[in-house]
Amino acid sequence: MAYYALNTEQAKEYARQHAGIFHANANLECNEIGDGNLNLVFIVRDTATNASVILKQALPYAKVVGESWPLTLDRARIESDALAYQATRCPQLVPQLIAFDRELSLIVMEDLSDHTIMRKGLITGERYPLFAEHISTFLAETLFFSSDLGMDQQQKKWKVQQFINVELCKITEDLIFDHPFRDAETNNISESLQPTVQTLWQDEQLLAEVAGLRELFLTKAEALLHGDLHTGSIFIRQDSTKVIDPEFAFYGPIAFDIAKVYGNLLLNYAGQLGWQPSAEALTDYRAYLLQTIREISEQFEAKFVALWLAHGVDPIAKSTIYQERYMTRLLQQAFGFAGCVLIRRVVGLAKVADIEQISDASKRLEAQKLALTIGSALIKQHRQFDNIEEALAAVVAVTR
Ligand code: SR1
Ligand code: MG
Repeated sequence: MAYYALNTEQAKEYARQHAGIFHANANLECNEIGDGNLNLVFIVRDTATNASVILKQALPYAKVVGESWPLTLDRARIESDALAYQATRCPQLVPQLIAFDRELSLIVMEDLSDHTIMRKGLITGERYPLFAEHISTFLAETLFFSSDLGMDQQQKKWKVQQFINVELCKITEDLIFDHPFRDAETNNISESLQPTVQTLWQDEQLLAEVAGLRELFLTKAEALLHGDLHTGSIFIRQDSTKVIDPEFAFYGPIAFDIAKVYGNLLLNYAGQLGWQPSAEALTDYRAYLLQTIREISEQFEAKFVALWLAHGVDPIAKSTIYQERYMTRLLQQAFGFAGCVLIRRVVGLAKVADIEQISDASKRLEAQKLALTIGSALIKQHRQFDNIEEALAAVVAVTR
């Protein structure tokens, strides 16, 4: 069957037949709710029982740009396979996968409308006391058990093959590790930010560090990553966290997933000067964001090492000295990658609402500059950080 994009009527009928929760005569309503960059997303609801599901369909191009940017439909298969893997490790932290239709590149999954997209919650100043505990579990479980430390090392090589994701990795290689660091066509830089960005592009030390981080991303098939773990890929409530959208999943460097979480909390940290009502409230909320990063780092390390000690498959890797070096390396790489994430969201094609939706132009500019300053400091200093306090101190040191 030829590929076709569903409309709301077709999505409704598809859900009636395949979701397994609707009566044949149910009165269903359907809306397209996708606000992401790439896909169609429908919510289908039974108006009598309120039962609902999500249908997510990959388009053969990137929705954010249009048909001029073709994109593989295989990303829907990768997303479905990644969701299935994540559910084996931490089912409470991902949406339930109901069905996958390869012909339509369509995933049917649990509706999480009783949660909020975390980016939106952070912008309005919400706090999530269980987030660090939940996300550190997600990271430790999914990364450890897909790595050479936690699974059969020959099977792992087949998994690397299963998750080859050439086109979506290329998006990351371009939009995070290349274009923001030179005068590329895809960049989107406001006039007033041009001089600051020009300075970044001439910073040889910065560019050398970015080249090293890019090399890691290109070459280090360490574990099965989510691949795009920003705060728009997280549905949240006070008592629940759900990680969605693993279509960028591939075997890459463990620190990259951790970095996307840190980088997006730090983008919010920069953007809060446009959202908080007073200097005191700003200081307080920023302290909360840094404390969240601290807790994620500490809890991730404790959980990952505990899994390693209990389930490690490689006797030679059980050396305590090696484990300490390994965890320090992850911390350093996570903050280096996080610096690239900060810069890409200010200079590059895809922005974040935390900064872009600040209505006061001078505050927006200030937030953009702060994100660039923090990003640059983290990239240049990351290989010197020995612990989380040194990394957080580097952020505070450049915060005005
Ligand atoms: C064209 S896609 C732009 C960005 O959206 C996704 O969430 C990824 O972060 C990607 O880089
Ligand atoms: Mg996404």
